[in-house]
Amino acid sequence: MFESLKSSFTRFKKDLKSNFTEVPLDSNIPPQPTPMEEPLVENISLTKKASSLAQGKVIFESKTLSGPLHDLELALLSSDVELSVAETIIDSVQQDLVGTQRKITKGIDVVVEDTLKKALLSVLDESTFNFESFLSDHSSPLVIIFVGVNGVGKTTTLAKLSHTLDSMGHSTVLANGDTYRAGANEQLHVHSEALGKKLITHQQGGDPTAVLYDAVEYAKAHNIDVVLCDTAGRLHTNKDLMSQLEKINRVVSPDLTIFVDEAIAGQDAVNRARDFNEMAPIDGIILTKVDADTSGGAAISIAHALKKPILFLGSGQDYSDLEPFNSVSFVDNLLN
Ligand SMILES: Nc1nc2c(ncn2[C@@H]2O[C@H](COP(=O)(O)OP(=O)(O)OP(=O)(O)O)[C@@H](O)[C@H]2O)c(=O)[nH]1
Ligand SMILES: [Mg+2]
Repeated sequence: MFESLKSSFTRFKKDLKSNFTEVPLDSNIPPQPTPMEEPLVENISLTKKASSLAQGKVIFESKTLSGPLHDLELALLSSDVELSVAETIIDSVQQDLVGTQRKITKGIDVVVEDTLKKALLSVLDESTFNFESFLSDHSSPLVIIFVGVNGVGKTTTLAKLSHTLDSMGHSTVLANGDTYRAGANEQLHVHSEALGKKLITHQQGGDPTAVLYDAVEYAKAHNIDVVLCDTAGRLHTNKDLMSQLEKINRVVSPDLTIFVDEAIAGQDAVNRARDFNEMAPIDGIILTKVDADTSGGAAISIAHALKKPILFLGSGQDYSDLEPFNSVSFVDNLLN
């Protein structure tokens, strides 16, 4: 998973390591007093460098870092990380490393890894979401709407979330707001049967807002915890369908609007999310199909671009293939 990003970071760590010689702490070059965090010095003298190395420290110089940083930026861009996000990561790494002296107790690669971790977490900082506490903070029924372009996995993800909520002890009702596509009722019917959940549907061609409204009324009458509302896939450029989404949002007032897209969509996913967000403000993101060969750029970029958390990753076709997104373990996985 996310091999392209992983290899970018591994290459950067190797590049930096090959530029520095680690000297053991007991080297006999006499140490000179130097502060731990020194401001940027472009032309650091050899004596100072040697002395720092003798103390088990290293000074990262801007000219030594510029090549590897440039390569890292290109690698991030080719892994579909959005330009502004790639620049934020590079700036953060540069500020953290250049011109400062670092005590090398565990090796340069660990210092570099810590710096990368900090930079990545700073762009993923929106991605902390606790579903359980969100549920307990909201009164029942909680209304969740799934939106996104065609075929990205909205319906499958809705069914997976019903399964997840079931295992957390929360009841759900499914609602098919996709009155547009022939076969949509049937598809959700198969899921509702398999999951043992009530499904609210209307005729194809009907008003999706009316279906979702009925589902919320059903949940209220039957003490159901969560209403999971599907919507038709729509191109973010289709004005009519996008304004239908605005109406759904206005009438149903969802507690959580989830934008679903494929992790493999990369940069496109970020652009589409922005357009959807204008019509129906997005509260969270689910990226699907991470089991396919995906570069991982969308996962890095989308939360930062929208300032909204990634809630889950869809990782297969089974109901259990929905993984809560955790930015720390996501970054650890990328760097190790
Ligand atoms: N490999 C993989 N396939 C997935 C995943 N999520 C969904 N799919 C598949 O993607 C295809 C489309 O899924 P749907 O759930 O119908 O997508 P949708 O967004 O509801 O599609 P429309 O309603 O037509 O817009 C199906 O074949 C799913 O089985 C995933 O995480 N991994
Ligand atoms: Mg669907």
